[in-house]
Amino acid sequence: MLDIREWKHVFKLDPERSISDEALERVCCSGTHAVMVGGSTGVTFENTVDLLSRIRRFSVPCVLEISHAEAIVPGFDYYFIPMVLNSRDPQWIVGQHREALRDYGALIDWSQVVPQGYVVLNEDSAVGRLTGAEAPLDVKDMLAYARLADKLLRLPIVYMEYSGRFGDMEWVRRTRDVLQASQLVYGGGIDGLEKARQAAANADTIVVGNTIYTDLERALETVQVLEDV
Ligand code: 1GP
Repeated sequence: MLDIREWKHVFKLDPERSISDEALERVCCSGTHAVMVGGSTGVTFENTVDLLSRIRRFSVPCVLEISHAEAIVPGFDYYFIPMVLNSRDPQWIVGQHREALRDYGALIDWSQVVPQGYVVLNEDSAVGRLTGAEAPLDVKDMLAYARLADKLLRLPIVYMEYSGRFGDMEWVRRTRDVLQASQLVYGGGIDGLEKARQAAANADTIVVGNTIYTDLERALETVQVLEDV
């Protein structure tokens, strides 16, 4: 398996949304570096187990991005833990994490756990509304979050989350330029190869989500960024 730091392209599947066996096979066998399972609403233990067992028919690495402690399912390769740095509510930064660690802290295999410094840039997205995120006011604000994650908290990942909207590539480029150790993950509004190329030129890793459900062919063509070296 490629090291996470070498992942350039990831598909994100939402356990709440349905996907046919054929579409799932095409996603998992597309050549993407990993499949991430996650969503902001409607994620349950049952629908997460169900999706994991279907993905496990294929050899692609599979990550759970945890949004609710009750939907933590064993059997994934990695567990990505978002800390929403620009949430107004500390519950989304450390609160739920503390709750989960009270119950499960002694049982965790930390070699599988990857914390992510999330910065939500689309306040109107499901994740923006759920977490009460306050989008960065300007690029300086974004760069401050980036340094906070990279230098103060030493988080391995900074995730620029535009969910549902294509972001400002100048902001993404400038963010990557200030990061020294953290990997920059970009997600939001990648609806085909052209936007995938733009995002891949400015971030370390790109995440394609919604387009899988709205236009599978266009989603699959985004994997071609891996051929552009
Ligand atoms: C969502 O960042 C991902 O968490 C991907 O965003 O659904 O807009 O592709 P889209």
